[in-house]
Amino acid sequence: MATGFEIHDLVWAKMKGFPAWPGKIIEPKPEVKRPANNKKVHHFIFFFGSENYAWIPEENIYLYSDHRDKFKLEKRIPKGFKEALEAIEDELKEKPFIKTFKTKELPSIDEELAQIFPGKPSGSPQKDYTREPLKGKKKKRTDAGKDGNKSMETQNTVRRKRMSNSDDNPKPKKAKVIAKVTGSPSKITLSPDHKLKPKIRAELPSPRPEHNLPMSPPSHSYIQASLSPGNASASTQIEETLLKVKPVAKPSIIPTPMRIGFLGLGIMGQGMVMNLLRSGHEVTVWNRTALKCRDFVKSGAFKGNNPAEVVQSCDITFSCVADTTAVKDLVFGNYGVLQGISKGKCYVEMSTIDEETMQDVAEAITARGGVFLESPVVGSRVPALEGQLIILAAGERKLYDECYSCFEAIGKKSLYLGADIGAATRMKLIVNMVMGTVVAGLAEAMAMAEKVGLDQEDVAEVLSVGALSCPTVIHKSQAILSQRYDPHFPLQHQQKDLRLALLLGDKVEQPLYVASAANELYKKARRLGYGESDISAVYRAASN
Ligand code: NA7
Repeated sequence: MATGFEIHDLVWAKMKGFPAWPGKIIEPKPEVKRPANNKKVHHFIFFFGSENYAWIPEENIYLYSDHRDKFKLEKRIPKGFKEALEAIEDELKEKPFIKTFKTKELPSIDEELAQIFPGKPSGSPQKDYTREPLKGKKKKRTDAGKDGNKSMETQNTVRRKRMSNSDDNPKPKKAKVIAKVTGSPSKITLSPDHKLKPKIRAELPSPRPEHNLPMSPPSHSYIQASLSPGNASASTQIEETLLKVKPVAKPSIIPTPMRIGFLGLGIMGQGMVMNLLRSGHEVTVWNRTALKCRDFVKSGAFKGNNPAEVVQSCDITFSCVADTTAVKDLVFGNYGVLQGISKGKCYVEMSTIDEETMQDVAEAITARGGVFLESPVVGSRVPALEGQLIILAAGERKLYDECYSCFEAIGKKSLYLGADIGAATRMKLIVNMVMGTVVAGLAEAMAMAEKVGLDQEDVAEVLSVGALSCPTVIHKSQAILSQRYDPHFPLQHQQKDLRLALLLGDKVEQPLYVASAANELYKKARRLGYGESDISAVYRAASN
């Protein structure tokens, strides 16, 4: 069928339910199935920003140069959209000539959403912890355009270079690296004197032939699942105070020569990966939102295209993602962890989830010949960045020992709690139950103080000098005073942990009056829209 589009054309491409998104027509990837509906002409689109790709019907594709400003969003701008625009603009500048032809009108995202959700007001605010402007909080521009504009083709020509331990290419045992946060509010880069790895953008080679992945129809596919351009939320939020975060001095760590994989670059994963790189480990990263990998690749990490590929190419793969659903998707999904597991491959699950799912994952991994360790961590953003987490582990002891240098890099203490999978999760839930109840109590106290005519600053000061003085009480009272709820530990994760703790209490008929009440307060805070804010935003529910 005749079509006006060609490979390399810069376009707006629209997926249902998302705004038109900056993209480029590229050669199809053989691993992504063509759509079943052959009647329509489809093009294979690379989405800027999210660095994903998908088949899109031609009727939903518009030449970028013809519609340059037309689909720019003024409101309800999804995360990653600005980076995608910068990337396409940069690429446009490099084009020798600009092709044009006029195409028809696209429905706006508002029109489309109005069809999907009739009755929902189009201007409804998004859940976004930044929606309450905070005094002195600067909005920073990301520099996504600098690197994010590289085409998939370009990226793919840069091949993975393994660091060997040969004399030609010695791996430093220790590097002086200062954590530095630049660009978008939570962008982590290592300082320019970071010389652990060659500064290349590296893509993993295709899976080794002996591990060809089954191409079964996806229940959840890591190619399909990451298609939504709206997932391009690389604008993570490490605020300026973290510019000051310096790694805590540790005795020199001798990094394991094993190849380390890391799945999940959320708040916790980012800090952990940074410390693994800093201590000289060879790390391959993957994140559902691919853009979050970029700064780590710049700092020497390799990038996997999907979880299975990371597991296949690494000896030990760690994972730290949001919750039970995320873990199930990640492990059992198409191109998921399980498809990369073969005899001897090691997998360490660091997410905080229910113990039954942890056991299911362990069973599935070991059934394929893999080795499993559960290893949730205690700590939030700053301890993760400083390498001061507490690592709780249960499962295969040999794997725990093999993780020694990694645990040294990311934590201040690690505890092996035995072979019984679930023990580490239970410990983590109990610790976080205490955390959740303490912060909920503090929130109620601060709310009441105001109502009885006390100065909240005075309350915070009294708490900080008395027996209740501890980092949590001090930092969370400051957050409440300043109304800065930038997420160090997202409130929705705290509520998840309380929910999981309550389920655990059910199983053993342990009454949990205090934790139940705290859970209700966190639920209310989520309903008020503070799920992605810091746990301290529970104050909003208490004072409301
Ligand atoms: P964040 O900062 O909320 O990050 C969550 C991470 O999980 C992030 O990398 C997400 O990818 C990823 N995620 C979420 N859902 C999925 C699915 N369905 N598939 C794959 N990946 C997913 O959490 P934290 O880092 O603070 O916490 C992580 C865990 O440690 C959690 O269990 C806590 O309780 C403790 P995205 O970037 O959104 O694409």
